[in-house]
Amino acid sequence: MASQIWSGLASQVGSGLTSTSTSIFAPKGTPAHSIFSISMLVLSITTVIFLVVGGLLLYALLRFRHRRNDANAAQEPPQIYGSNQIELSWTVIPILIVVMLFLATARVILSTQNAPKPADALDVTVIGHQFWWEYRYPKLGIVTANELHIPVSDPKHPTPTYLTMSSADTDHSFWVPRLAGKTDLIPNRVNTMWLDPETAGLYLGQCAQYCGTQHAKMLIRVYADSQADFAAWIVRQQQPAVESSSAIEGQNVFQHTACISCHTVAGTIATGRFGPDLTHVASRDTIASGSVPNTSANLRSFIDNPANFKPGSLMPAMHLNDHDLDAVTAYLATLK
Ligand code: HEC
Ligand SMILES: [Cu+2]
Repeated sequence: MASQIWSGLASQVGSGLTSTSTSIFAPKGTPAHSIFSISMLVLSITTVIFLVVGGLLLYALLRFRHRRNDANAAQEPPQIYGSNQIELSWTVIPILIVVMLFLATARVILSTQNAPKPADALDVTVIGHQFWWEYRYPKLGIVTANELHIPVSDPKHPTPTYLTMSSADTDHSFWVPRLAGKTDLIPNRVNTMWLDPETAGLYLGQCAQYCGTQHAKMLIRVYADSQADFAAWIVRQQQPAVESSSAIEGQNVFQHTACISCHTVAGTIATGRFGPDLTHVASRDTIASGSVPNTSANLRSFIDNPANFKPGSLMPAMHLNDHDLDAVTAYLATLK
């Protein structure tokens, strides 16, 4: 009942926001809905407590304030010691409230953390890096970066995505407020969480654990695709990198510089794993973890010197001459 009221309110608030908003007040997936209703429950109870306590305080301040014609202003008022009833009520009522909040919270934690995983759930391995996200789809043989594609999940036939999360360097935290709560990515430890977006669209998030200089530009983009769009995306991502004769020069530059020791382009000699997989880099909307749109100009500027957008990025400035820079940019733009 209460949760119905809250989800009604949530959809009203949500309709006023764009699909790219990061508001926790516009949940679009089961874990986010549960978190939203528990937050609202806590907020309503604490609001009532605030109003009662603040109201009584205000009443006492006004009712018993000093008046000029107070007859016995100089004397102390009668002093009252102890009241079993009042002491009992201010002990028992808070205990009941705390127990209630504890049970409600435990229910939400259990329902999100112990949710049974359907057999056909999508598995994605998420690895946090300074300052970007690696996404691996082990059953589909896909590796990508920074833009996570998952299917929309119809409540009648849920197709949730289960994320298995770890870190390559330091602590990070995955937070897409409209879809689920935060989960930390810790080196040498595996955490899990799941997402089940109910409407297609783009959901934004942010690394929520300070992880170094470019932590603020470690943005998250989750694309919830319709079933058909997701199937098409899989097919495209499973293709090996296109060998385009027009970009052969850029490919040579790429393969004869250090790029290949940090980046993978599937089906070529580039097998590095320190930086994002570039097999289908041109199919992404943004580069450098959502920092800038994926245009030729931005790509060129980033390769020339990543500090142009991300000072402190772990990709070194490659000092290519203008000619090689143009060629490499043209090559990467063919990797659709
Ligand atoms: C020392 C390892 C290293 C070398 C060498 C290197 N990169 Fe990178 N590259 C990275 C890292 C790390 C990132 C992620 C930077 C970030 O977003 O913080 C990156 C990001 C990129 C991106 C953005 C990818 C995306 O999807 O956001 C492109 C494009 C790229 N590198 C191209 C190149 C090219 C071309 C070369 C060679 C001229 C090269 N890199 C050499 C480590 C390297
Ligand atoms: Cu981070």
